[in-house]
Amino acid sequence: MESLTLKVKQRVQELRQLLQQASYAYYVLDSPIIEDTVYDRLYRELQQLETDYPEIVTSDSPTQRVGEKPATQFTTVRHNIPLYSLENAFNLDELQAWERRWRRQAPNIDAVEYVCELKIDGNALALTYENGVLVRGTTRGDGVTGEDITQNVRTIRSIPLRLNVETFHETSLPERVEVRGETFLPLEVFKQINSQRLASGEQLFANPRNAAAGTLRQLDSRIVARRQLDFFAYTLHIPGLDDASIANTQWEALELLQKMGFRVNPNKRLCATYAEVAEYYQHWDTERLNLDYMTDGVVVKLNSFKLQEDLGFTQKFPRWAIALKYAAEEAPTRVENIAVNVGRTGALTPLAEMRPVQLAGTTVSRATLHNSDRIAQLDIRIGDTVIVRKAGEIIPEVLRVLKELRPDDTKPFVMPTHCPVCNQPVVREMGEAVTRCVNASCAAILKGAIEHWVSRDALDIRGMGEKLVHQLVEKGVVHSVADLYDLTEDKFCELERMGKKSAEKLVNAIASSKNQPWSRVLYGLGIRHVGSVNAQLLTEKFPSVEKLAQARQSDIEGIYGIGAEIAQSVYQWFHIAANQTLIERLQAVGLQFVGEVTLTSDNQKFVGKTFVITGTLPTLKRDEAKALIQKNGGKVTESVSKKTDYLVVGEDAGSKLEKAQSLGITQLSEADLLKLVE
Ligand code: 1X8
Repeated sequence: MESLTLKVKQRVQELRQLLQQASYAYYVLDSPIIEDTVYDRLYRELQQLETDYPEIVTSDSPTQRVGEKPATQFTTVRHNIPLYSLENAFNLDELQAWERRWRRQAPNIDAVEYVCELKIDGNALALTYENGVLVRGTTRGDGVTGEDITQNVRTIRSIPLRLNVETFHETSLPERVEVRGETFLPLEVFKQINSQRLASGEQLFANPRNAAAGTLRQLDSRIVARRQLDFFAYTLHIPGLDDASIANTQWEALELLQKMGFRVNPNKRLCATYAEVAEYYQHWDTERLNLDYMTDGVVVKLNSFKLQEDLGFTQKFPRWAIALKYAAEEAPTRVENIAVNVGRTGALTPLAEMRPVQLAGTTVSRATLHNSDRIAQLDIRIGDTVIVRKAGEIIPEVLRVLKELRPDDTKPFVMPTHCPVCNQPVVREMGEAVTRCVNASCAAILKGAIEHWVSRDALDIRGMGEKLVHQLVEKGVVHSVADLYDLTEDKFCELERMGKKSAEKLVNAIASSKNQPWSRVLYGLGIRHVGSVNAQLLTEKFPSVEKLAQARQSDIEGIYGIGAEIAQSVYQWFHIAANQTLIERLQAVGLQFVGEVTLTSDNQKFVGKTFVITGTLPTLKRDEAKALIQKNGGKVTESVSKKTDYLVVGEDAGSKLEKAQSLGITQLSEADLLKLVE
């Protein structure tokens, strides 16, 4: 071992300080100050010095975040100050009741300030710092005792291992500081973890909170280090905090926490009136769906620490704070039946039919179960009580079965061997999770194919609703999309609830669909993996149906943006005799299969560019703006990151705008966007 010189000591300190500042800028402020490669070089230099002089390693060195060999188990520790839970309110009436209650207890208080913060749906952590250094991180546990998970907590990049000591210039650094906050998994990371688990046949995490909890309890902190947990701080406990005038209010405490090096949720608001609190709650009810982490409500706190102290705690809760929750998005219910739906591709999808429950403001009575593997994995049976979830606009899904509530007479689900619609045998290919009906004239497939053909982005035949399509198929009037073009007013008039006027309109709508451009027709054919964007890419390269039908698979695959799977699917489709016949018939009735190529090389302006849209745009709907960007070769994602090139900003933009500003991302108004694609 070499001897430790002063120079080495100084360099090590310098490196630690630099790395700490860089990672604060990156993880907390979201505004990097050095390049990744520079960071790596400095990091490795420090690592080397610490290898050469092991006695210099300290627990707060930036190199100590990587995780250690597995712990055998966690030790239980008693919290210095208990972690209370919050009283819940579920609407503004209940918030008002809380207001009346605390005012009765503090009758001389007139105007107050409230601090509103988002309630993060994660896992509470208590962090202890001694002389500025992180010495312990514990889970909430039951509020009185928790588990010591310090090794895992160290891997969370937005938790400082050492506090920014400069914060305490005027006073002196308190010997002991306790910080509470919520650790969580960003939604993007959660989705990645679950799709990996799905691919490798592991049990899925029910939600980001469970995934984060599972991660925190990992005995091997090297795994935790890879999971990218994040942390928002919201409570600061320093003995004598207000005596020393370090902070007199929650708002000041939040500012101090940020200066000390913590990530504090930026969507906080200091409210002077009850009405402002109500507005904050309503605003975030919808805006929270645009965040990249889960929130289940807002936390309202009285700002003054003096008032907080006067009001104190009940047996369970602080009297000076309340959690104002949003409508539940998960609820238990009973599975009454498992039906099987046959889609446009012939895929048999099991559907849980459940006793209706209210979820996130809507009634849910059906949820997809995906396929038989998923059913086996969940071990769901008819009669089981299950937890269902509906998140935003996402289709409701069954998260898990409450096995402890399983009655004796449940029935396991068996995938049918014959199509429930046409009664022909179904197939499940080797290595595929999906069971399919392969009868090309199955009514379910036919209905799906026609609904797709007439849909907005395809041939756009207005007035052809689901019910009408069903009648046409059930009555045997239509056996393929080509038959639509033989329909007459008289034929329509024979159907239920069909007037002469509507029949005339329909015949006209069908006739004018013959002029739709080739890209829409191709999309309408419903070839697997050919969505509207791929259809445009394909028709740009192959401007007529003949050219595409004669293309070799390698020619198709040569198109930028078209992969092998897509190319194979297209190639195979055009080599099936029935499909060739369909094309011939469609040509015979007058479809064009050419024209209006919308993608040319000079309106591929956005190739390689990534966009995020936030807020309400003045004229375009979000879907329309998205389509416009995609049509020009751009990509639209949900959350802002370093990879985002442009943020399209509308009215009432929320946290995405803040984040984009901190990352220096170019902002566009709707007008700017339209000008660019003009
Ligand atoms: C729990 C939570 C609090 C806050 C945010 N998310 C939570 N899950 C906050 O105050 N910003 S406070 C809290 C508690 O006191 N139990």
